[in-house]
Amino acid sequence: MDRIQKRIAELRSAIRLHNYRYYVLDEPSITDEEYDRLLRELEDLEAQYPELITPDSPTQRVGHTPSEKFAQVSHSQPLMGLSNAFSEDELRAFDERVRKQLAAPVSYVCELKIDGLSVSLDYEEGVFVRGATRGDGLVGEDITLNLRTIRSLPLRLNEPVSINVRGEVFINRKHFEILNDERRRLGEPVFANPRNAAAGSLRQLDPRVTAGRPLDIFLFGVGTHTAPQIETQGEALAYLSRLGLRTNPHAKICRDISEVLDFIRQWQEKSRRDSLHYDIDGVVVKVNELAAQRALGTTARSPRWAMAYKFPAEQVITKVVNIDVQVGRTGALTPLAELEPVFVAGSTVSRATLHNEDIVRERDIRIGDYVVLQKAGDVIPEIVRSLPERRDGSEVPFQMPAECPACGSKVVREPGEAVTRCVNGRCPAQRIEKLIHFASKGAMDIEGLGPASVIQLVEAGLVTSPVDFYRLKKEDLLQLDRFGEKSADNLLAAIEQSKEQPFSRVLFGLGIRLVGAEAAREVAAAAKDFASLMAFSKEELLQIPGVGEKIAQSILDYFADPENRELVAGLLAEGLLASEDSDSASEQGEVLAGLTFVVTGRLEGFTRSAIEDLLRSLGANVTSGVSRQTSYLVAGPGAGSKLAKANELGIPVLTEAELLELLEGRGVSVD
Ligand code: 0OX
Repeated sequence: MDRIQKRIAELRSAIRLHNYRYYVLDEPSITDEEYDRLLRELEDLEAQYPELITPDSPTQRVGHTPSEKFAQVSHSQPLMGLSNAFSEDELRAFDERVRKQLAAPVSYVCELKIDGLSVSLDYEEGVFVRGATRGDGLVGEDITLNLRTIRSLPLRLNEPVSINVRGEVFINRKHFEILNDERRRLGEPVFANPRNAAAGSLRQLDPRVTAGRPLDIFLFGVGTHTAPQIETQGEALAYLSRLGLRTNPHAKICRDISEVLDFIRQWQEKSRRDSLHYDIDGVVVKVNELAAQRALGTTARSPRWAMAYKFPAEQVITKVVNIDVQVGRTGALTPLAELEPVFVAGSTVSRATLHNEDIVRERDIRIGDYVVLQKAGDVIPEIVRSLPERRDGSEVPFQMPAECPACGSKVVREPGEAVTRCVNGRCPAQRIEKLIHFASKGAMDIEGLGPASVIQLVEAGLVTSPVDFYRLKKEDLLQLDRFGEKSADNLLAAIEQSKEQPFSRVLFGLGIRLVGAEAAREVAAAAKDFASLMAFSKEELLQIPGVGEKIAQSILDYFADPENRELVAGLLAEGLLASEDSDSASEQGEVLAGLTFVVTGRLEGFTRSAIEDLLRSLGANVTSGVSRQTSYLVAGPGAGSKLAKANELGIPVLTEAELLELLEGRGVSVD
C-alpha cells in the first residue's frame, strides 16, 4: 500500500509540474503521449484504490485554474475535456466499448479538432450575454467583452432562443504571421504558434487589444437550450448554422468505424491539412445519437461518447544515445545523433544529422540528453533543442575528433568555415561516399547500385574508382552474396545503360565540391563536354549563370589534380557519352520556358529522372514540391500527397500521355 501511495504522490507531482510547464510556461518537456500515460496510470490507480483520491488530485480537475484577472463564471453544465487516442487500434477499442454498452446501432460524427481555445457562450432570447473560457471545467473566466470583438461571433442569433453553445476560438495562420511580423517590428516577443496567439489575445484584460487581433470561432456543441428537440450531433451542427453561428464545414457523419478511420486517414495527409487556413491537431469522433450519448454517460473527466484522435506529433521527445561522426564524400565530418527510436510524423526515426560542431554547441546537445525532435511531413528529421531540465549529470558534451574517424589523418577546419574536413584524398570513407554518389539517382541513376551494393563491391576489392563499375564482369558479381544470374545481368545492363547519361549528370556524379545538380546543369549547358570544360579559364567559368568565384575555383582545382583527370579519361575510354544532347535543347528550343513542373508517381515510357531531364532541356523549371507556383503536375499511378495538393490548389494534372500530347502541341517530338 505504501508503494502505491508513493507512486500516486509521484504521479500527481509530475502531472502538476507538466501542467504548469504546458499551461503557464508554454514549454512542455514531455510529449502528449507521455503526459497521457502518466494521467492514465494515475487514473487506473485511483480507480483501484478510490479511498486514495483527494480533491486536489489532477484527475479531479478538467482543465486549468481560472485566472484571478477575470470574473469567474460557473458553467451551467461541466465543460468536459476529451479522452485522447493516438492510434487506430485505440479508436477501434473505443468503438467496441460503445457498441458493447449500447443495444442499438450507432453512427459517428467526425469533426476536425481545431487547435484553439475552448469557450462556452450563452445567448438569452437570441442575444449574446456571456462567454467564458473552460477554466477547470466547472468555473471559467468571464471573457464576454473580448468575445464580443470577434466578427464571426453573432451578437444576435437568427432566432430568439436561449441556448448555451460550445466552440473553439482560433486565429488563422496568415493572421498569425502578420501579427508576429508586427510584434517583431515593435520588438515585442512573438507567439510560438497560432494557438498561443489566440489564447493570449482572448485573455487580454483590455478588450481593445483583443479587438486588434483577428480572432475567429467555430461552434460545435449545444448545451442547455430552449430550442426544438435535437436528436443527433449532426442535427445540432445544422441547428447551430441555422442560428447564424459559424460551424466547421468539414464535419462528416460516418456509418461505422471504418468510415471514421477513412476520414482520419484523409485528414492525416499533411497536404490536406495545409489546405486549411487554420491549425488542427486531430479529429474528434462523437457518437451521433444524443440518446446513445446519454446512455453512455461520462467519466469524471470526459464523456464516454467522444474521443479525440491526435495526429502523429511532428515534434517528439527522445534521447540522444550517442553522437557519431560521419565522413562525407567531400571529406566533411558530420556529427550524427543516434537516437532512441521514436515514431514521428509517420515514420520511425533513429538518427538525425547535427550538421556541424557549431550547431551542436548552439543547441547545447550532449550525449545522453533528452531532445525535441521535429519532422514536418517529408522533411528530414531535425533536433530542435535539448531539454537541460531533464539532465541527471551523466550527459557528455560533444567533441569534434582531431583525426578522421575513417582514416586517422588530421582534420582541418578553415577559418570562417563551419565544416571540419578530412583532407586525405585517399580516405576510404570519402571514396565509398563518392562511389555511392556517382551511382545515385540524381547522378548516373544506376538501378541496383545503392549504398549496400557499392559497399559490397568495395569490400570485395572489385571497385575503387567509378571507372571500375564499367569494368565489372558477370563472374565478379556471381561470387558475391546477394547476386544471382538475374540480378547480375540486371546490374550490368543498368551500368551499360548509364553510359548514355548526359554530361550534366556525369559532371554532377564526380562530386566536385560546391557543384550541385543545378550548377552541373548550367556548366554542362555551357561547356558541352569534358574537353572544352577542362580548357575553360576562370573568366569563362564565371560567365556561366549560377557560377561564382567559389564554384569556379573548385572546378579549376578539381581538374588541376592529375588523379581526377585520369578518372575522367578512364570514364571516356569506357565509352561514356558525357556530352550534352544538343538536339533537344537548342534545336527544339526552350518551348517550356517559364513553366514549372512537378513529376510524381510511376511512369511507363520514361524513368522519372529522364522526364525531368527532358522538361529541363526544354527550358522548364522542375521542382520537387507542389505549390501555387507549379504550372503542371505530371502524375503517374501511385501518386499520393502531391496529387492531393495539386487538386486542392487547382493546379492542372497531366498523365504521361497528356504530357506527351502537350509537348507535341508545342512542336516537340519525343520517341
Ligand atoms: C475542437 C473540439 C473540441 C466537447 C465536449 C465533449 C466533446 N477542438 O475542435 N471538443 C469537441 O467536443 C467535445 N469537439 C470539437 N470539435
